[in-house]
Amino acid sequence: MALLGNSYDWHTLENQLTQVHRLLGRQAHLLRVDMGYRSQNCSGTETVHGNIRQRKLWLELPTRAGVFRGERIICTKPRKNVDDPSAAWRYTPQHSPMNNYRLSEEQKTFYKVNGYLLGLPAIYSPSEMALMNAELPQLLDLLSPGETAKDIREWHETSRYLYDIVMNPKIHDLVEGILGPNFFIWGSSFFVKEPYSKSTVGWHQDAYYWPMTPHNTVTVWLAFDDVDEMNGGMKLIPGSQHKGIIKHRVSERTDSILKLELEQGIISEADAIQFRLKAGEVSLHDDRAVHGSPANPSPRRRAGLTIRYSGTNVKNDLAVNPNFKTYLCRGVDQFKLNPVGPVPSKRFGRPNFKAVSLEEAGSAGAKT
Ligand SMILES: O=C(O)CCC(=O)C(=O)O
Repeated sequence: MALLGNSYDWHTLENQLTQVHRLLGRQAHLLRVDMGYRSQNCSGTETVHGNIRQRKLWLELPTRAGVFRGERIICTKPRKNVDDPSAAWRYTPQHSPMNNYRLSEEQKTFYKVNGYLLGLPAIYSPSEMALMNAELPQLLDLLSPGETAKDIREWHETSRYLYDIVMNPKIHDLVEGILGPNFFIWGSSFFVKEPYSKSTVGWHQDAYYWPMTPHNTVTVWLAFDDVDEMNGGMKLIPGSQHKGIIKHRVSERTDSILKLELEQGIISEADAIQFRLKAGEVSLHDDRAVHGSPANPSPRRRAGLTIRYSGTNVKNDLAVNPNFKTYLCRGVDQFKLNPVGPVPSKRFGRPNFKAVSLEEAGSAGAKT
């Protein structure tokens, strides 16, 4: 018998099960489905935190190795039960080049040196992105008069539509390559520039805004549209994450989506790298890397969802951002420094708190 997998995402497990059946055929037989565990240590496999439900699928596997989702798997017993003949076998993915969401050593080194990563495999296919874009208006419909897509902050806490994105295991594989085995997601927000929008994003470092220590956060920028230099795609200064936290001032550009930016002349725009992504692709960037984006003079929309992941050693200052909630993505939260958020049940919903505008409430504060 083998434990097929642990996930906070029921659909992922169902999908895995289907694929194991397909690949191992009649050898694999569904034995048991357990659902709804709360805060308990299940068979020594994984600890569940807060009220996040752990789902487990058990399979009878006469073979102890196989391949699914392009990944070689083997089944082993938990170490402490190794001599117990009745102990469950545990499903373990074996990292191989076939799983292209795991970062290579070269990619990890590139990120450390440059503070960003591009050229990653698409997370969503064009047809999946088309479906997501078709549903997006149902989220936008929840905005109140006077609000814009920028006000959709942390709605993954109340919208399954967004929660499923931020909990996508492909994205987690990428992030694990940067943050290591233990990390949570705490933030998501849209950056949308409609066709011919004059909106810009001034040069800034995310870490300047966020009341969080230490600086151990990765942003995943998921493109909802094809994004490039023609429609206001993001630019980043490679290596700028090594320069420490630079003082920001209130933006002089009235059309900047963010209120704070670096003073003119601190960075040379000529050093910037242009990000280009197809819809469904992602980029990664360090919370100290200097980045920004120009207006969108094109007839094409430029929409992206930023998703913020932090190592479990990161603590948010609740006095500055009292709404901060975490969702463990991988591993264990051995530090327990932050509140845990509830899993949303509705497909679309908005939080009943007014999200703190972190660019104004950042630990360094707005200085002119
Ligand atoms: O979407 C953009 O142009 C900027 C995004 C950004 O500033 C961020 O990810 O922090």
